[in-house]
Order: sequence, then structure tokens, then C-alpha cells
Amino acid sequence: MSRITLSRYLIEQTRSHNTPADLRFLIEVVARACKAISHAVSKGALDDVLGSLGTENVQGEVQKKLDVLSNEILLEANEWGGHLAGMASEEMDKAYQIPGRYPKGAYLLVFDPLDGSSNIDVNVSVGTIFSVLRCPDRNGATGDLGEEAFLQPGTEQVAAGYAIYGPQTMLLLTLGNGVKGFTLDRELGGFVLTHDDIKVPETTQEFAVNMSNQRHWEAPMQRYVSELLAGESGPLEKNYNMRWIASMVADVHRILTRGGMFMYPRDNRDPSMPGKLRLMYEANPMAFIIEQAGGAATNGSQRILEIQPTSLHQRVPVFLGSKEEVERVTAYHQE
Ligand code: AHM
Ligand code: MG
Repeated sequence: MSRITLSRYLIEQTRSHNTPADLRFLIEVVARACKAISHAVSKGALDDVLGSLGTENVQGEVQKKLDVLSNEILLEANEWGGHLAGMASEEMDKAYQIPGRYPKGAYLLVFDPLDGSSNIDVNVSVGTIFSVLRCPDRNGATGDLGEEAFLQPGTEQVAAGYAIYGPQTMLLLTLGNGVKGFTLDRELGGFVLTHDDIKVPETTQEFAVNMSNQRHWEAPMQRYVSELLAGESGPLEKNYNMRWIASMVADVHRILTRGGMFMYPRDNRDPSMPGKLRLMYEANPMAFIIEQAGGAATNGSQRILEIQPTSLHQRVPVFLGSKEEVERVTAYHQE
């Protein structure tokens, strides 16, 4: 049987679901950029791309060389094609303007160019997360694009995905009708559909959380995790396993593969930071993918996808994965 490449999948989506040609082009360009990032990541010390630059991003985090390189790869790949009205990224304070010499398009692209970058230097999986929105005011796109254009709830995403740079490089994608997984075939130089119709099992016996923050958590989270740890003799009456990779892409990828529960809750370390993860380019795209795979994603009190963003780099608590567990911890927060 002939293999289904990403291009073929996208063209068939145009036929079956009216996926617009410029959205198809956008996804292909993002995939191409992820291929280039995958190549850079895999070179590591051979190309002197490991380590930090000594600069900080807008969130005050030290930038790794590969954070900045990946950001540049995505910007350069996407700025000239005429499919975007603007871009925003974890690594840039403000929205990125499409240079005046290029045409502008209908979409906005938001990304975390290299998620999990604390793992780069130790050769553990990292990834790229992206979210696609429509530009609300096409006329506005003729002048400078402000941050407001991006501040749309996750329900408005027209596509989302991530690339994971692990033992294999994979691209996970949703256009709003299920989740597909593509594996990079390095000999062919392209992504090939290998995981059709990805589903998150509704129940699980595995959770992911950074336990070192336990003393900072709020009461509902303390209760939930103590129940998980109590195992068979506790109220949940089953034993749970724990995994924490500290790369959201890798933890989410495991959950899409065999189920599980991912948590980065609110904690009381810094009152200005309601959680660690960013809504626009981490929580929203992952929530869209997880829901499309039959799982759930909340901030403890509401669906992540329904949160009205107030700023580009806003942080949110995140609970996502197998439905039964997300519903349980959300109910504890609502009590
Ligand atoms: P980053 O985008 O700066 O890499 O930070 C996000 C990452 C997530 O991938 C991961 O889930 C989390 O931070 C790990 O945090 P911690 O180091 O607190 O365990
Ligand atoms: Mg990140």
C-alpha cells in the first residue's frame, strides 16, 4: 500500500473537509521548519548548538542557543509565504510583524519553538508546539499587528500540533477532526502518516507532575495527589505509576500513546504566576489536541479552550489527559 505523506493527507483534507489551500501551505511550511529544527537538535555538540546564550526571554528564562535558533527557523520559514498576518512566540516579547516586502495572509501562528529546553543539554526529548488562529481583522493586518489580534480563546484555533524530537521525530496534528501522527522518514525527507486516529484512553493508572513543588500546591491538588499515592488501599482503589519528563511535548506524547494525567497546577511560589505553562502556545494547542483525541483539559475550574486570554504570555494551571482523571481533579477544585 502506498504511504500517505503529510502533503497527501492535507490535500485529501481539502477535498473532504474544505481545508483552505493557504492553511494547507501553512502546515507544510511549519512541518518543514520542524524538520530543520529536528536536524539542528540532532547535531548537538557537533554543530556547537548546545548550552545557553547568556540572554533571557520575556519571561526571564535563560535562552538556550537552540531556543533562539528554532525561533529564527520558524520565523524565516513562515514570513515570506503570504499565509500569515503575524506570529508570536515564547521567545519574543511582542507580536512579530510580517516584513513589509511580503504579502500578508489570513492566519496567525503562535509557537513555543523549543519546548522543554532544560532537556536539550542532557539529550532528552524536546519539541515544537504551535497553534493557528484566524486574524480577526484582515484590514488591521495592513498596519502593524497588535497583541489583541492573538487574544482569542483556544476554541478559535483552526489547527494545532507539535513536533517531538525524540528517538523518532514525529509531527502530531489536528485540524479539528481528530488527531493524526506523522513520522519523519529521514531517507525520504518527509513526514509520513503512521498513527491514524489517535485516542487517549478514558481511564489511566499513570500521572505526570513535578512532585518537588508539592509543598506549594493548593488544597484540592494536595488531596488529589495524596489519593493517587495512596494506591489500592486508598479511595481510588488502584495503584498509579508516575512519570515526569519535564518536556511537555514528551509527557503529552506519552499520554496520547497510552493514556495518563498531566498536571502543572497553580502553586503559591509566586502570586503573579498562576501556574508555569503558557496559555497561548503551550496549554491551548495541547488542550485542542487532547480534546480531539477524546481526552480533557482544564485549569481546575474551566475548559482551557474557553479561557479568554488577556495577554500573549499569560500562564495557566494545566490538567490534561485521560477524561476520568481530569474530571476528578476538576471536581475537587470546584468543591
Ligand atoms: P519551557 O517552554 O521553557 O521549556 O518550559 C516549559 C516546560 C514544559 O515542557 C514542562 O512540562 C515544564 O516546563 C517542566 O517544568 P519543571 O522544570 O518545573 O518541572
Ligand atoms: Mg515551553
